[in-house]
Amino acid sequence: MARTDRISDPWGTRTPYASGEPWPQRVDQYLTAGVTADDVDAWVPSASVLHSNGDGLDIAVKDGRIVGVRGRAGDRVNHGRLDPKDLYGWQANHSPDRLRTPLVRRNGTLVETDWDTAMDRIVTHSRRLLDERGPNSIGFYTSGQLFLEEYYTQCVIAHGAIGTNHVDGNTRLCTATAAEALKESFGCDGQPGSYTDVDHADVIALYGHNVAETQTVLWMRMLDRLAAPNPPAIVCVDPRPTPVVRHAAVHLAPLPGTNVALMNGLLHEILDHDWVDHDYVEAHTVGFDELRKRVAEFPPERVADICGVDANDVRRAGELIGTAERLLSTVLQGFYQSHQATAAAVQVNNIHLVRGMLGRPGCGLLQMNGQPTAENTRECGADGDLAGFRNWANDSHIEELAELWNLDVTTIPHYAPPTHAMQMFRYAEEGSLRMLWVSATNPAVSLPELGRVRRILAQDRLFLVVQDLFLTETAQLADVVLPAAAWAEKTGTFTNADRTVHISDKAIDPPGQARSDFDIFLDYARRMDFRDKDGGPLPSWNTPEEAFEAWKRCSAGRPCDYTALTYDKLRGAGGIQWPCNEEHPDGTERLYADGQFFAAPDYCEAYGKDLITGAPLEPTEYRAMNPFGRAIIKAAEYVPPHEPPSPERPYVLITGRTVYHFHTRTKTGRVPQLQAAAPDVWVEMARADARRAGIAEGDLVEIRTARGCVTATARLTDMRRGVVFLPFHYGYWDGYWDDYRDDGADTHHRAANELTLTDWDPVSKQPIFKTSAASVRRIGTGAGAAPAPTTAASAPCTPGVDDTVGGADALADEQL
Ligand SMILES: Nc1nc2c(c(=O)[nH]1)N[C@H]1C(S)=C(S)[C@@H](COP(=O)(O)OP(=O)(O)OC[C@H]3O[C@@H](n4cnc5c(=O)[nH]c(N)nc54)[C@H](O)[C@@H]3O)O[C@H]1N2
Ligand SMILES: Nc1nc2c(c(=O)[nH]1)N[C@H]1C(S)=C(S)[C@@H](COP(=O)(O)OP(=O)(O)OC[C@H]3O[C@@H](n4cnc5c(=O)[nH]c(N)nc54)[C@H](O)[C@@H]3O)O[C@H]1N2
Ligand SMILES: [Mo]
Repeated sequence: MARTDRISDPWGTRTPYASGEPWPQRVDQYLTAGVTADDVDAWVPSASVLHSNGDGLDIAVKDGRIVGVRGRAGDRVNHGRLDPKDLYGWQANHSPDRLRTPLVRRNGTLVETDWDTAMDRIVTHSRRLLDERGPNSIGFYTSGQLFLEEYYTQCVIAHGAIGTNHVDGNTRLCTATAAEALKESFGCDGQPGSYTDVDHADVIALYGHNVAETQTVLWMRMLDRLAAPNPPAIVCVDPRPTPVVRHAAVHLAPLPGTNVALMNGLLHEILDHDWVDHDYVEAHTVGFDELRKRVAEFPPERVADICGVDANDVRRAGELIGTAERLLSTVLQGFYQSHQATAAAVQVNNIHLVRGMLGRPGCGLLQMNGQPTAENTRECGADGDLAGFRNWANDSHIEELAELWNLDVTTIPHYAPPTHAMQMFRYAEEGSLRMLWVSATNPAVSLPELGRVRRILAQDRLFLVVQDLFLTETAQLADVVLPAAAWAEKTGTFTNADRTVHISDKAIDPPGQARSDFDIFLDYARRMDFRDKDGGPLPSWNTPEEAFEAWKRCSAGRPCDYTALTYDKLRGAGGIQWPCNEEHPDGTERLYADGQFFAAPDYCEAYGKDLITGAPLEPTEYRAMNPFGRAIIKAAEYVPPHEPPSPERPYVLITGRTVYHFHTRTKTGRVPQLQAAAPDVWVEMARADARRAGIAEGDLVEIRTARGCVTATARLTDMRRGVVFLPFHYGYWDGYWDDYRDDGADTHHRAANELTLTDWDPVSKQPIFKTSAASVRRIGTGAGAAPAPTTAASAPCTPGVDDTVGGADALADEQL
C-alpha cells in the first residue's frame, strides 16, 4: 500500500505491462480524514461521472453520508484506478450550496417554494403554449450527465407526448461530431474500438485529444505500456504542449483549424506508399477512388505550409501510422470543436478503413466521448437523434417508435431532423421558442458568445426552467429552478466511451427536497396527464428499472442492443459492453470484427451529408452509393478557418480544460483539493510571443476578440507560437457576480466563452470553441505566478513557479 498525493501526481504509480499482457490492477482509494475502510457502513457500486472514461468505483457510505471512494479492481475499464476528480470530486454532493427547495421568480427575484407550486407553473405554462402556439414552442436542452433511464423518459415525453422536434443536449457541444463521423463512415453511431486496444497497439495516434488530463485513467493505461519493453509509438496532433507530447515519437502542432489539411497529408503518405489493405478496401468499402484523387492534392510540403508544421514530421507520422501493425486512434475536441469537425474526424476513420484496421485487438478507433453519459443521450434520442439510433428519414423506423410508445405515427415529428441546440437558441432569440427546459447543463457559461446567450436566456417572453444541483449562472436567469438529486443519490445506468455499461446505485439521500431528474420528468408527465393512444399513461413506467426494461425493448435489434442486460447482471459485473443480447450475452468487445457495418440502407441511422456544406443526402442517393451497406470512405477538401488571425487580432485563441476541473466547476470548484490546484483563470502563451508583447509570467493580460474581453494571468509555456489558450472552467458563481453583466465591449470578464463565436461545423452542428482571432495586451502586474497547474499542459517554461501540490488532505491510497 502506498500513500500518494494525487494532486501533485495525477497519474499515480506505474504498473508496466507488455503488449498482449493483461493490465495489472492497482486499487486507488480516498477516504475522508479520520475514516478507515473498517468504519464504512456500505460500499455502493457506481462509476465516475466527471469524464467519459467510466471508471468503476465503489462509494463508501457512513452514517448516511459519502466518506470516500475506491476503484473497482475487477472493472474492465480501470482495473481499480481512479483519477483526481474521481478521488476527491464526490465532496461536492455534500456542499452547503446544494439547492434544497424549488425556486420560482416573483417580482423579479427567485424565492423558495414547494414542489406543487413550481410544477404548477411549469404545467400551466406548457398547457398554454401547447394550446396557443403548438408543440414547437417548447424545447428541451439536456445533458451528457444524466442517466440512461432519465434520457429515455425525457425523449418519450418530448418526441412522443409533446411532439416537439426541439430536443438536444449539451452533447451538441461535446460529442455531436463523434456521432456524426461514425454515421458518415459506418452508417450508424457506435464506438468501433475498445480500451483493451491499448493493450495490443503498436502505434497510438491521438488527434486533438489531451487524454492525460481528460481521460486520465486511460492515459495511465497508455503510460503503463510506455513503461514496459517494446512500447507503442505515440503520434500526437495538438498545438499545446500536453503531457502526451512529452511521450510522443512524433508531435505535430498544427495551426488550429487546419486539421483536414493535415489528415489529407497523412493519407497522402499512406496512399503514396501504398500502405493500403486493398483486399479490405475492395471487400468492405465504397469511395476509395475519390479519396485517392483528393489526397493527391496534399503532399507534405503543401500541408506543412497550411498547418505550419515540418514536412518531415508529416512524413514521419505518415510512416508510423502507415506501417503500424496494430493502430489505435483516438479523436476529441481539438478536432470536434472546429469548423471542419466532421470532415477531419472522418479522415481518421478513413485511415482505419484503407489500412483494414478495425475489429481486431489493437486495431481500435475511438471517436471519443467527453461526458460520462453522452453515449446514452445519443442512443436514447435526447440529443437530436432518435431513440435506438433510428433514422428520422426512414418512415419504418418512425413506425417502430410509434408502436413502442403506442402512439399514432403522426404525433412523432419527423418532417426534418431534430433541431440542434444552436438552432434552438436561435429560435428562442427570434421568439418562436417560448419555453426552454434546461437540465444538467450550464449554458450561461458553456455556450459560445455568452453576451448573446445571456440576452436570450434573460428575455421576458422566454419561460426558462433550470434543473440543477446548484444555483448556477443559468439558474440565476430562470423562471423556475428545480433542485435535482445528484449522482450517488439516485439509481440508474450509463455507458462510457467504449460502450461499457455500468449501474450506479443510490447510496445516500438527496439534500432537502431535491428529487431525481427521473422523478421530476415523470411527475411532469403525470401532471400533464400525457396518454398513449389507448388512454394509458405515457411514459408507461414508474421506476428507473421499469424504464430500463422499456429501453431494452426499444434497443432490441438495433446496434445498441441492451436486451441481455439487467440491473442484477450489471451489479455483479465489472462493466459490460453493448451490444449485449442473446447472441452476445457477455457483451461485445469490438464492433465490425466481421467487416459488416450498420450501414445497410434499411438499417442505417443516417443517409449521410455532404462533408463541406452539411446538405443531407437523399435516401435514393444513399441507396445508389451504398446498396449493400459497406463502410463509406468520404474524402474532404480543406477549407480555411472562418476567423483567421489578422494584424489587429494576430493570435488564434483556443479553449479547453485542465486535469483538476470539470467544465463550469459547479462540482470541482466546491472541492477543496481540486479548487486549490487551479483556483482562477489564466492564459497560456508561447514564451517568444510573450517576450515580443512585453508579457512576463504572472502579468495581467487582456484577451480580446470581436465578441468581448477577458482578463487573465499569463502563464508562459512551450505552446506553439501564435496560439493562446484559455481554460473555459471559470464562470461567475464563486464571487464574480459583479462581472456577470454587460456594460458594453469594455466590460472585463472571466469566462472564455465571452470571446468565442456563434458558428458551427456544418455537418455535426457542433460549435467552434477552438479558433477565434484574438489580440493580447499586457494591462498590469499580477500577484506572483499564474494560478495554473504546473503538472500538466500548463506547466511553466520559466523558473521560479511553485509546484502544484495537494498536501496532507490529498493523500490517497494505492494498493498494487
Ligand atoms: N479534467 C477534465 N477532464 C474532462 C473534462 C473536464 O472538463 N476536465 N471534460 C470531459 C469532456 S465533456 C470532454 S468533451 C473531454 C474533452 O477532452 P479533450 O478533447 O482532450 O480536451 P480539450 O482541452 O477540450 O481539447 C483537447 C486538445 O485539443 C487541442 N486543440 C485545440 N485546437 C486544435 C486544433 O485545431 N487541432 C488539433 N489537432 N488540436 C487542437 C488543445 O490544445 C487541447 O489540448 O474531456 C472530458 N474529461
Ligand atoms: N470555450 C469552450 N466552451 C466549451 C467547451 C470548450 O472546450 N471550450 N467544451 C464544451 C463541452 S465538450 C461540454 S461537454 C460543455 C459542458 O458544459 P456544461 O454542461 O454547461 O458544463 P457543466 O459545468 O458540466 O454543467 C452541468 C450542470 O449540470 C449539473 N448537474 C450535474 N449532475 C446533475 C444531475 O444529476 N442532475 C441535474 N439536474 N443536474 C446535474 C451541474 O451542477 C452543472 O451545473 O461545455 C462546452 N463548452
Ligand atoms: Mo464535452
